[in-house]
Amino acid sequence: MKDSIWLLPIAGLLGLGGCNKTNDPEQSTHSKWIARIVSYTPAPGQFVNSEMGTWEAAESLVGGKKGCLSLGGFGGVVVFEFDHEVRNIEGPDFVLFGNAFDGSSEPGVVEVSPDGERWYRLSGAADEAEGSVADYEVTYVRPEQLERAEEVGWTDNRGGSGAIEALDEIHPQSYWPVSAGAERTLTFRGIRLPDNAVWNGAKYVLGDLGEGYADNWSPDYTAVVGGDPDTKYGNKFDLDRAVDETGRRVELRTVRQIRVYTAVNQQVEGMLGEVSTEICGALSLSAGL
Ligand SMILES: [Ca+2]
Ligand SMILES: [Ca+2]
Repeated sequence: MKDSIWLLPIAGLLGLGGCNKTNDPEQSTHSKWIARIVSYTPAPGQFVNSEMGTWEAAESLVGGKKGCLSLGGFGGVVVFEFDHEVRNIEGPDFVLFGNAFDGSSEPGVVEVSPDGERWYRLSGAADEAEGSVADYEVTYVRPEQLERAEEVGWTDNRGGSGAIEALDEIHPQSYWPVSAGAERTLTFRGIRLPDNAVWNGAKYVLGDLGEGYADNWSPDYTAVVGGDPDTKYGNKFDLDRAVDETGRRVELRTVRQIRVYTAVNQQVEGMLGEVSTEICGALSLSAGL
């Protein structure tokens, strides 16, 4: 199949937003912050159903850097959009904020869509590193009760199994997402990135996986882009990194929606628990264009 090419005029014809704005930055009424949460589907995790793991927490990402949302263990995902299409400008096109710091990265894979239906991954530095698994799938099994914390077992499509462990002293609520209701199992798919938590002799260090991931202390994390100081302390993303499911480059001129999922499946010993990506806002670099 040929690489897809999405052109601006086509997006306009499809009514994908930005149709009635002018080209004058002074006239722009667009916000650089997230405008709407499309969906939030967390995987089980210690913060799920707590202050960082509810629909209200997801909605706190709208309009600025005001809150944080935990996606739970591997595969947990959020989808959001701005009030305009994000354009592929020179260099980075949008910024995702997490709560990473040096030694505390919880990498999430980022995907983008021109229409909310076709999705393309933004490739990252570790996508093909040793320990990465393409076409990875995890199925979590609902615990017996949902009144309090209890470990959530999982199996994967590589013959592996494990559990999101219950840290009931610090996170006593159920880790099974309320949004999953009475579902017996929950399945998530994506790229599994290499385990990033390493014992250094004194403590676990959650190392970064290089550029191209959310909630990840990458080399570009402290850079300021577009002259906007709000972009500091966030991961920068370039639509030029879009690839299809076969890994082939796709040319994207604009995107309508962005989604992020936890891409590490690692239970860290002790109180750190499972590696779970946090999203604490996002910023479009083409709001004023
Ligand atoms: Ca770009
Ligand atoms: Ca984090």
